[in-house]
Amino acid sequence: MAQWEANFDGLVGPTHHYGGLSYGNLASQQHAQAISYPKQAALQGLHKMHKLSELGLMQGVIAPQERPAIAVLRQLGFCGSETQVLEKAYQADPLLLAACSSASSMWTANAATVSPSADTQDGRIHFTPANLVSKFHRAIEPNTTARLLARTFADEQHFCHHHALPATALFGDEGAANHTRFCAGYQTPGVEMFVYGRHALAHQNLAPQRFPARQTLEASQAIARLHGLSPARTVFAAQHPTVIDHGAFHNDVIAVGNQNVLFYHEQAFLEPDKVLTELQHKLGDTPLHLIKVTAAAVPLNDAIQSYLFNSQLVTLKNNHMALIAPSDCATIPSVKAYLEYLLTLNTPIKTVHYIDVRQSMRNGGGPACLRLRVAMNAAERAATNPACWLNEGLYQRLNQWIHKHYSEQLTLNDLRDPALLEESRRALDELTQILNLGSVYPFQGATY
Ligand code: SUG
Repeated sequence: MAQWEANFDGLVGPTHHYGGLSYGNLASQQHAQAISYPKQAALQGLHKMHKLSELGLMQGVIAPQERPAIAVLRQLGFCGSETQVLEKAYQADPLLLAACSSASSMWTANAATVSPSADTQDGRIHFTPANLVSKFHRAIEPNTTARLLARTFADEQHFCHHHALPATALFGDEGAANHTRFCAGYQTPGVEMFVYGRHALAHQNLAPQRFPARQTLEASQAIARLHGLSPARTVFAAQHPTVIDHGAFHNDVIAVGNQNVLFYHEQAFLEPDKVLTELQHKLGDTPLHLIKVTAAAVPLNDAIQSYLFNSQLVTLKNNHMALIAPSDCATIPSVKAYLEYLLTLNTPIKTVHYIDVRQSMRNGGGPACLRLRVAMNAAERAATNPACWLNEGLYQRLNQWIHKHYSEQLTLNDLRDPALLEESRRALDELTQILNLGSVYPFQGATY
């Protein structure tokens, strides 16, 4: 049966800005309150999707969320007309309005954890939206995310949707950003690796000292249970606390895997030997291809600044693998030199494509953050909402849609402008028709 791995990218929303909202995410902190360019950001994201589909990969689109989130602001006690709600929130604290206006749902690697049908007990693809409790601006995403996923993958015969985990620190869940699947082919049973930053219930807690660990072991274990994964094909691995303290707030900032390849920094895992031995053991006859990058070749700070490991690692039609790397990788000398060297090694990675997603990068979101991977067979592909697949027609349509509705630039001060809210809603209303999603937003009558 034909098999693929599709990428579903989040369209960057019209309120894209730099709120400085993510403590522990260095780029977000560094660019706090810089001027943002929403139109450019959305076009950069769309061009990445187009590039991937030109490379022959299946590419899907996930709509942004309604922002500013008036329903959330009302829940926080801001009342009156919508104009008054925006103004009162801004006066109370501009950062609160920024948090309720974040376009952070663009980073769909954090939207959910997805287990392909080959791995699950009931033979369906399982989805659990991430609760994202560690950051308020992200914790308001899961309800709409769940609706968007349910409209994209609606057929219950093929797709199973779970509720997000309880929204509390013990079950802090950041979705697929800490989840990697290894396999021989996409449709053969794989080994799913869950990387966690904190074992919340453990007394001996080796947690980072400086920055928060967002993903807990307890959350990862709950997802493995919900998805009906076999313990014999599941691995739980602790992220090294040092890398979190250096700014790798998710595992996908320091490691990336695809099929039987793991491309990783030597400091990524707390107990690398144990993890990699277990991975190989559980993969059985499929040899794991490890591409370890040493700190001598690429210092941790360069790895995190360049987002080298937030490249997408994809298999092309000719079965060669390619890295879809952020353009910053070509400007940081150690990383540039490493990538040149990598291509001289006899690994499955044969090409590197540099992609400019700088507007997203300035908030700590590289190419891999912007996509949710869904490995699927032909029947599952056919059961997916057809309007969500990127083809030339949809690409042109979304290009026009962005040009029509998006501002050239934005500052925090602009977020209180009711005209921005109205234009964003007009844009989303049109988008729900383009993507055939029905009513998914609070302003369309969906419950928050
Ligand atoms: O959750 N940045 C996001 C970036 C998410 C990256 N995702 C992955 N690595 N998979 C975050 O920290 C910044 C928003 C702001 O500061 O305005 C932000 O939310």
